[in-house]
Amino acid sequence: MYTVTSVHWHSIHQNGTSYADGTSTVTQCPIAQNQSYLQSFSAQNQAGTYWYHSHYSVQYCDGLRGVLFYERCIARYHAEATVLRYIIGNVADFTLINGLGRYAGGPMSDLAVINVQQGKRYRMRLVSMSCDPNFLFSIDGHNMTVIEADGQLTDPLEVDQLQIFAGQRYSVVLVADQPTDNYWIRSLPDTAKPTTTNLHALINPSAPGVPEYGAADINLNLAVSIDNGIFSVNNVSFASPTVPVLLQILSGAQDASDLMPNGSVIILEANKVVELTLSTTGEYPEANCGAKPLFDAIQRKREGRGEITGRASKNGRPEVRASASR
Ligand SMILES: [Cu+2]
Repeated sequence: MYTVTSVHWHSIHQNGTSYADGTSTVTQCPIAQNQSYLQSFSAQNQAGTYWYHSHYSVQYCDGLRGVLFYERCIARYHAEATVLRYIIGNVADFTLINGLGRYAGGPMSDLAVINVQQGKRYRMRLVSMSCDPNFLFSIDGHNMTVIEADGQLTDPLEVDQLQIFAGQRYSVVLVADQPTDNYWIRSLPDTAKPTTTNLHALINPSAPGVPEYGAADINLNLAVSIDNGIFSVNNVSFASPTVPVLLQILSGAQDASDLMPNGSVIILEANKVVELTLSTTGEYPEANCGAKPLFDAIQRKREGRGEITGRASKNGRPEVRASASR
């Protein structure tokens, strides 16, 4: 494992605490060996299921990752089941649930066992710490009711299986209403495209402006593509800045247009309603790992190609999540 590191708190807004975001090479330099770095922040207005992970190279795939959740008062279940913390994989020979799993031809090692009491409802927090594949999660003989997605409460949606991508989180309520028995919990590595869901935010984030396509003050199209493993937005490839952004500011960058690298910064006027249309040509979700804009999703189109439109919200309230599918 590398000896430098940084720790990113996935999906935490870090409003006013960018220095604590932990995105090495973007906001800060990685933390050198034998050095320390204090990340202090408050997760205001954020409750739900989150996770943290190394933000240096693929170090999180080597194990620097964990679960973080903030509780809010919600009484739709009787108890919290064991957190499904480690649903991981890489080339997807096998999957771990809570750190345990087996692979074909391997030893008959322990599997994760989650005990439930008949007649009770359990909230399960699913966190995909995958490095690459998505997972098809299901529990034999049981449906689940999704109540949270990526830290946002949702209208309850009953499903028999859900697809969870790298970095995504869901809370599901399981009702233990079947005859006493053993039931398989399955988390099958998968490379299938994302599919459209009927999941809706429970709380209206009340973003400003007219909730129609093309009616914002600023309308931006962001075409996301991947070529040889390098992601691009509007044909500008991602490149780490040679100096992290916060250091550029400390070094005298006065204006957003001064920030490097060129083409990676879109300058917006303050207090405007901004509409983003994301279109994809690949079979991947956009894992929005860094600074998190707040969105109202106003349109989502999924036949033939991916396209998502989001409306930026300025009020800091929870938002609809938008993960791309095609
Ligand atoms: Cu992340």
